[in-house]
Amino acid sequence: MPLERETLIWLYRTMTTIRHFEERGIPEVGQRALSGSVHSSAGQEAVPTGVCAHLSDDDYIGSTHRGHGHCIAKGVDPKLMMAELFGRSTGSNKGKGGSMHIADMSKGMLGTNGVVAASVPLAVGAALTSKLKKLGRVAVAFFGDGAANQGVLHECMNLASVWKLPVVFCCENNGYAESTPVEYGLSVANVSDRAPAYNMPGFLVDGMDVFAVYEAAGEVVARARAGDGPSLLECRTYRFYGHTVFDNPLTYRTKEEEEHWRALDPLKQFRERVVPEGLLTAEELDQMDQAAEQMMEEAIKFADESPMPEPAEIYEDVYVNYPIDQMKRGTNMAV
Ligand SMILES: Cc1ncc(C[n+]2csc(CCOP(=O)(O)OP(=O)(O)O)c2C)c(N)n1
Ligand SMILES: [Mg+2]
Repeated sequence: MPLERETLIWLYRTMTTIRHFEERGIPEVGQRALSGSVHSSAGQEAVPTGVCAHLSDDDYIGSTHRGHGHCIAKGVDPKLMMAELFGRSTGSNKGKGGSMHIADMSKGMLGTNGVVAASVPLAVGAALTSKLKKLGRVAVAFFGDGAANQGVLHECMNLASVWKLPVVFCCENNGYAESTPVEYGLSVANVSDRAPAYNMPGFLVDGMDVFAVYEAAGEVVARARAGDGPSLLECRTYRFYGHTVFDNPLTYRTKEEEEHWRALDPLKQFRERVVPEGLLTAEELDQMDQAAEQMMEEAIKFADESPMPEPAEIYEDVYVNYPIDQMKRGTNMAV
């Protein structure tokens, strides 16, 4: 079925916002010499976009270390994300989390996560909450091809299937875990081949084509929402840049391979399809690109002008409600 004009606009606006956040924002973080790694998801925009198009603020997602795209697609404000990356108190998490700890519960964004596969059980837990409380919400667990080989993922897939939880396991297979090619560590040809072992449907889609992701995600999200249980959706994609900002030069992959995937750029493919078909005009797409560019300039300015957190804020938002005076004096915290 042809997509509504509003949906097409949302898909492109989301993808170009992610692309601009990664390409404009990440170098700025480096220039400010903030410590910690930052991972660009440029090239992978079609996956979070095509999936989150089917989710509302009430639904949940669990993300990864490469999670800016997930946040943006789930509705987190890029301005607050930029301030978070800059370590400012106006950031989505008061500047105390950084790139790998962006969470926004008002958007059902359970958090980017520096521990590979660790947000999968969070998403499964959220799906369990939804089922027990009859909330009708769906959870999506995003994870990479490297994470696909972590034990916790298998426990989660098993339990989610046994309990028929409303969760989608979405593998972003970008071909590498750091510098390790996927074929080196995967016992099967495709991550989605493992789905039958957990008695759930598995789908393998072109993760550079937002229409393909959108269609498959529509099916698995609807299945979860209807109470029919989990699915495994594998999206084949590629990161245009290194594993982190420090991963350069990329000695483990060839220029030819990079060019092959660059030609499949999801934004370019979208444009090449919708303009000739008369669904959107080139000018409309250009305007969305410019708006995203402008948004990033404003986000960088906002972040730059925001204060760093006060040292005393380190005692806020912690789990243990221990008397702050005693903590400040360095009192023994044995409980
Ligand atoms: C439990 C754990 N093991 C190892 C690491 C180090 N590490 C960070 S990212 C990464 C590779 C993850 O690859 P993949 O899941 O394919 O995600 P991608 O980086 O390709 O998006 C590794 C091994 C970690 N952060 N956590
Ligand atoms: Mg990977």
